[in-house]
Amino acid sequence: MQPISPELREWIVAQLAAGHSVAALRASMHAAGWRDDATDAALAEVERAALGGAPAVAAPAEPAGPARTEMPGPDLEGAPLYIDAGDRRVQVLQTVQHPRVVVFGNLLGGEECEALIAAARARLARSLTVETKTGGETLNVDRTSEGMFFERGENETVQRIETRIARLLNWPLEFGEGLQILRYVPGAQYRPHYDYFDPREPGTPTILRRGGQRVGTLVMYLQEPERGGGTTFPDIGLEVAPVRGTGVFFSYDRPDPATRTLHGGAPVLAGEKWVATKWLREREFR
Ligand code: PD2
Ligand code: ZN
Repeated sequence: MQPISPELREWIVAQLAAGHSVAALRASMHAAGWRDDATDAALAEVERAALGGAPAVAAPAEPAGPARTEMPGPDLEGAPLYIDAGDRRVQVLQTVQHPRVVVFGNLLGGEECEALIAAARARLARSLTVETKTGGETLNVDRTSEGMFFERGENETVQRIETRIARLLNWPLEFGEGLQILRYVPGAQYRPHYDYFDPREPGTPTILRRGGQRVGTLVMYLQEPERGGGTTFPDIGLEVAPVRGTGVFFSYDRPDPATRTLHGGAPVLAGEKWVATKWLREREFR
């Protein structure tokens, strides 16, 4: 079992205090090479300490650094309505310039959505959202979405989708993390957050060793709920409907709120929502 260092403990506490979900933390730790059982043990230890009233310690601020020039994204030169993604003609449904947001239609087939859900279902681990009340000492633990990660290229469906994404977004397949699958039941949500790793957090340098920063996100809808569950971008007043087979891409050229990429998953009101998320790194993710 990997030991939990004081720095990691502080990082987890600070992330939770900032309102990040445990699902997001698990994803970050998984991305940094933590085994899921070790992650769960670390989170449980921090939760125990938090319930005992341990204070959250924020790390000193560090600059986000210059904006990147080379970024993932579809070629929208000439304002195409469709993009040839190799094995599929993907629709361009909606675009935003700043932040760069593109909503795609016909990104996944119904059978592909079903295949991902079927393969993921048995492997879902419960993920928690932890909320701190301002000034309060207790953590309110809400069970919300459940999630798992596929290895890159783990099965034929995953491989085919990853190849398509690499072509669509003009970003090497090897720069992508494994697909994350999340299931939301009624009441579940993903509170607004940034997908990049906060440079001010002590755990970030470790995470960045594996492929650098995240620079783009593609959220793909595998199953639509009956009501609720849109992907929201509070800074720009955008909400993307979670329609099966469609997806929303957005990119961030620096790990900074100035990118206006704050986003969240609105509460599911009825039915079940399933998504697959592909995060893109600066470099090869191993
Ligand atoms: O499921 C969503 O709509 C959602 C919202 C915000 C997913 C993510 N973030 C993510 O996977 O990062
Ligand atoms: Zn996100």
